[in-house]
Amino acid sequence: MTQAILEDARRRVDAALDRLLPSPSEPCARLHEAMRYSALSPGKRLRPALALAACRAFGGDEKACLEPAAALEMVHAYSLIHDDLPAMDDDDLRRGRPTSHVVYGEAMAILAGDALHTLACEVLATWPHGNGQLVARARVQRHVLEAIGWRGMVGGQALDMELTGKGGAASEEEVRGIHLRKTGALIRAALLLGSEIGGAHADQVEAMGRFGDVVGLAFQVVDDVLDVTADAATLGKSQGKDAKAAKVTYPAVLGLEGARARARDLTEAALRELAALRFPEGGDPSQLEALTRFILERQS
Ligand code: GRG
Repeated sequence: MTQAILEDARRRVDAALDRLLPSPSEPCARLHEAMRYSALSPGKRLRPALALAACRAFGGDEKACLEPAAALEMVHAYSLIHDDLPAMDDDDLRRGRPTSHVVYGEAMAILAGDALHTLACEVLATWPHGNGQLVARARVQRHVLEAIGWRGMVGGQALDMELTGKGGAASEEEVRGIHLRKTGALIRAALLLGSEIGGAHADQVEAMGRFGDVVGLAFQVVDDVLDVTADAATLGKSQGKDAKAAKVTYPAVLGLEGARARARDLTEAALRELAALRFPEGGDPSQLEALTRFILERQS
């Protein structure tokens, strides 16, 4: 079931991305090519899938969610390009392909990331194409922008850099703080975005935020575990780098079995949050539940 949910989300979101991204036949072709190379490369599309599933859970119109969901994927693609740069993690493999700076050069990769970031903001500022959902637009912008700046993704990355080298000497609170911001915040924002567009009330959005925190954290704990246990061919990116750099990760702080147990506990906590949520009649939270289980069980 989950593969079908992800496949369906990928097909619809990729069609939206293809429409929204600049054409490689317009001037600045190489920039446009680099933006497309990363945004349309074969990733899981988990954030858009979560946004669409949240919208569906509240009985909303998933079509209205497609462009904002595509904007989330643009932000994600930008963060991966910048994360892979020589000045950051210095990686040459992503999604089974050479990274952006390997193909397009460092300067163009930086620009492609910047352009994806700003195009995402533009999409969120111009959607919906009419005055129907202006309040939802403002709320969605706030959720996403709060999640990707100093309070969220960029701040989490800075914290990660600051604590790199500390490895297992870090506390669980420190690793939790990094993960909630660096990775969890965008996943939480995807869920809030879908909920707002789906028509959730303020108390339901708040409850989805609690669910999002736990799911986002579970996602990154599993990511840390996979960096120890999986191989590069399965992951489509380099493996084992966290331990080499003495990064602050869950396996470093809790040990591999401790991290696996924490991922299971977080998934159960997320499923409890979901079960406690009151979805409207006509809403279908089954995809959210399936994606939550997938986050724990995924192999890449
Ligand atoms: C402004 C220089 C600058 C940086 C922006 C780079 C950055 C801030 C933040 C990094 C955040 C980051 C890359 C976190 C890693 C998140 C993560 C585990 C990504 C992998 O997500 P998946 O598994 O990937 O969903 P796919 O490829 O399936 O989409």
